Amino acid sequence: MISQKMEGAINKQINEEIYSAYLYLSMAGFFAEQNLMGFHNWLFVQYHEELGHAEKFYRYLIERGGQVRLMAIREPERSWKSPKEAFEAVLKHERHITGRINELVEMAEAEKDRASFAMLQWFVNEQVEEEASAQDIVAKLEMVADHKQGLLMIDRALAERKKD
Ligand code: OFO
Repeated sequence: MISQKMEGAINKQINEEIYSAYLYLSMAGFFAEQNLMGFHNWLFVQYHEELGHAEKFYRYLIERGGQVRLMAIREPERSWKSPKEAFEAVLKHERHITGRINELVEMAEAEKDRASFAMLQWFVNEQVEEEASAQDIVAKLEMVADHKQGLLMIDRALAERKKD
């Protein structure tokens, strides 16, 4: 049986993951408005990934006999000054999520909750990837600066991303 403290923290993480999905869906809409459909595609795939993260925590909580308690999802931002600012926000958000995952790992260690510790390793690795891909897109956007041609090339590359 999972501890009440860990149960509460996982419920909070389910909320964080659904908020991540919501934020990226909002951002996908922002790019669609500008006809940058490659950026839209990348964020839409990411939105699904985040829902998958929420589901992973949800299923784990049930498996451990915990109680699922869903909380209100706050309203995400709707606009950003530029594609670069939007992806800087993605990177900032992913760093925040990494911090949350690390706190969960520390809690699992302190409670000697080996099952939660093992489950969280997947998220530790996933966050390395999540931060790296956001960082990569920010770096490319910095490279092209205000050149429309470069932006369209990135847009074409991001259109290739497929759902897992
Ligand atoms: Fe983006 O990794 Fe979950 O939140």
